[in-house]
Amino acid sequence: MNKSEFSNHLKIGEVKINDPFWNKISEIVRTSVIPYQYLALQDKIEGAEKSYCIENFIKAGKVVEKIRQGIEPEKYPVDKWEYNDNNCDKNAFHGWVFQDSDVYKWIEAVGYSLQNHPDKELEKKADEYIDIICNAQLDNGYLDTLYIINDRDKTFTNLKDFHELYVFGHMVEGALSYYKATGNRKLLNSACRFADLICNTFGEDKIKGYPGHEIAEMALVKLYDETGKKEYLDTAKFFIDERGRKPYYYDTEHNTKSKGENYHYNQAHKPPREQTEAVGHAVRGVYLYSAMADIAKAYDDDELFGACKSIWDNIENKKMYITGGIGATVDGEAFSFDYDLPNDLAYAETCASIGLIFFARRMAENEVNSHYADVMERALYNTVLSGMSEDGKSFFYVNPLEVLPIASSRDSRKRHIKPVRQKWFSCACCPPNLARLISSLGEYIYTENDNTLFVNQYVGTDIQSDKTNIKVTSDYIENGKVSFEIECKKPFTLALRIPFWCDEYTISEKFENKNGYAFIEISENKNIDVHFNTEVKVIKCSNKVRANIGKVAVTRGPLVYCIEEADNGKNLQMLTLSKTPNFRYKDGIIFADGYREKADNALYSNYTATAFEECKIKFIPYYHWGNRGENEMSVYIRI
Ligand code: FUB
Ligand code: ZN
Repeated sequence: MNKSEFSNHLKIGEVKINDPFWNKISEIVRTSVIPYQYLALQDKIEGAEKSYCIENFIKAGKVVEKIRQGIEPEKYPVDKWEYNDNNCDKNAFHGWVFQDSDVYKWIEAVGYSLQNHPDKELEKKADEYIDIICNAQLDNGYLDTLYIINDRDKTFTNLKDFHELYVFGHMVEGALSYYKATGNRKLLNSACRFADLICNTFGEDKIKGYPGHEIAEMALVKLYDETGKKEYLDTAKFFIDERGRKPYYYDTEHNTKSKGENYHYNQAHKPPREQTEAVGHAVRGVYLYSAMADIAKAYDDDELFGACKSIWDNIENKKMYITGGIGATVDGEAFSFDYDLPNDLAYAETCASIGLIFFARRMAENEVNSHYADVMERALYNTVLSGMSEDGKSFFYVNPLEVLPIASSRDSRKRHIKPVRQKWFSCACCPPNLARLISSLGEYIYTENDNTLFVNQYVGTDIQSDKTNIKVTSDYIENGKVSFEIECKKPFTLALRIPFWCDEYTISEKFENKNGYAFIEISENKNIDVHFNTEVKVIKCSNKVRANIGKVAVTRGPLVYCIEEADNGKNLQMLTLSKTPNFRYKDGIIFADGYREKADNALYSNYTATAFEECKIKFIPYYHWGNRGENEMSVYIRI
């Protein structure tokens, strides 16, 4: 690998967002999602599924107290993924095995938000949660409320299914974000104590296990970046190198039941550096691939980066929806086989697209290639944004490309497809993940190396680096226009990504095109204007994707559009887009000419040319769908 290509992302403190599109969304996250989730974590949202998250930490705190007083606490079974009043004692742990992670993600989002908007009240609330969390930590540094409440003797005995290392990873990420925002080290100190325990427990000559749900790897790299403690980086690398080695560690810890299981689900079927295809549980996958890219960069490891590139290529070109959704099948919330991208059965979990964005940024930090930021953009503006309602009070976990409400209620194969966003989920991984990504958007916009500042996303920002201060004014979504007011501190190269969807663009300066970026030499203060043509486009999908034969999608700029029953009536499958659709665009909406097929009442009849009547078809951005009650929706339309 050519080290000179390595770059780092600019951090939140260096990037202040001021953008007409994103200001609105991040304000919703700050003023609605974060306060809403604060209450959800304590089960104070009426009509929402219970979280039990804070309740578990309080219970665990009491257990720790008893242990300190020499009293032997109760034990309860650790034998399932979800614990509730119907299947366990009321004093036992409740919720999913990874319930603790919800509060850590919330704290992470709060930390990012506080970096942009100091807020003493919010800080006080987070501090209260942090006190409750830290009270629940065992004296040896261990902190996972499932095992603390239910059985202290069983810790680290089921890495494959249970989530101690996952919960740990989220704890670290939350602690780092909060520390950077407030300077308060309390949670970070606890996270380091847990990290030290993990480094002392796993490794050569220690337990040769690795996470069943990846994220600890990524988190340990971040913790190393902050603390400089090499053990953290080495343990992250150990987890990657040990994964998938034979004999499988998971077989040794699963002496009875699940020996020799299909470890593709956990990406543990073979060592990561030998993997070439994205398989298994999609969120697990992209979290692993992100860490592989981190380790490839940290150790300048060509072989590992080669594996990252093959997997990337497989996702981008064979396993990703046009919306940036990944993980097509509900069966294991997983990647399916190549080109299997059904619209009405899609899983496309919000968290999976968030993880894809993590992977994309890390790839962009290893190699200059605009595809990484292109995919990031696709996932961000479509699947990720669709994960949240306009008011920030309800969420999608699954992001289908076609919805028929009756099918969701009557067809059990489609039970995962919700026609409207839910207030909360018992398995609430997605909403807080969304909050932390949107609050940290500043970290996904720019990367830089010694000479070059790469503009990966076109978001209005004020940035400050050692090379330059730049004011970026963006009207990217509405008009494709972006302007840069550059104060040059020392000569550097500005690299502007040419978006994948754009065939025509103008840049008011001389540039050289390479790897999907326009490189511009900057040696003095100057203003640059860029215009990307955002004309409406009709996009076809490979005919290897069976679901989309004879159909097209409509896009404008980075936004994928869809049709909804609220605008176009029932039976969206009877609509056809004209070959000359005469697109009209106004205020985010696209109108087009098309046809509506007359309904056939006979189930079977002799073939005759289908009767159509002309009609206008209205398209709205995909991320907006489902905000007007239950209704049909489709991204693809016949042509
Ligand atoms: O297992 C933890 C999280 O819950 C996963 O990342 C999500 O897919 C959901 O299953
Ligand atoms: Zn999720």
